[in-house]
Amino acid sequence: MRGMANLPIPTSDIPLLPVLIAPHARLRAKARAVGKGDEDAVRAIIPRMFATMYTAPGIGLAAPQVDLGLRLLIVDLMPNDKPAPFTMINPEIVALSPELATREEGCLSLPGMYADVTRPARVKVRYLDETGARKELEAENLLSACVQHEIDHLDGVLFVDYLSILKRNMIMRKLAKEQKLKK
Ligand code: GNR
Ligand code: NI
Repeated sequence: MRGMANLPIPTSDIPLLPVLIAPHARLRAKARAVGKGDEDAVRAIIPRMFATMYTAPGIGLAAPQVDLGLRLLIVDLMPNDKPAPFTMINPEIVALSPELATREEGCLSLPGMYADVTRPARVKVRYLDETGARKELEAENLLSACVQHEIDHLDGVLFVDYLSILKRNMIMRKLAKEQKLKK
């Protein structure tokens, strides 16, 4: 929501980005690594991605969802309503736990759709932060699911890909029908 307290940025001054809704072909494309020539584009889009995510509201957003095919994602779980923003550039999963965990996921690109998704319980990720510094994050619980969900977006993978074909088709058909009604 706009005007929400305790946000790290003033979302009302920043133009929001339209979020691609499934089924959209560009949500299925593999994003390319952020490189030397991308610095200006990345610097410009990060505050807009945060404003879009906080306004939605959501706890994560990947660049392909705002139609930018770069390996860039943001996350903020706002634990205790306090901002805890992460920007991850060229994230790489370096370890996944053998233990699995199941939780309900949603996605800003699949509005109104929720399903239980099973993934590795813990993840270790290497990435560059917004200043270009090398970072490593070990996550569990919701942060782990969220980071895995966002990295999936960089590879054109959506949470429905982990469901039975029946459930996936049900959700994707519903979304296709809603998109048709909107046009
Ligand atoms: O807002 C979101 N909630 C969420 C809940 C469980 C697991 C992952 C997520 S990410 C999602 C926002 C989104 O679509 N990010 O790509
Ligand atoms: Ni998503």
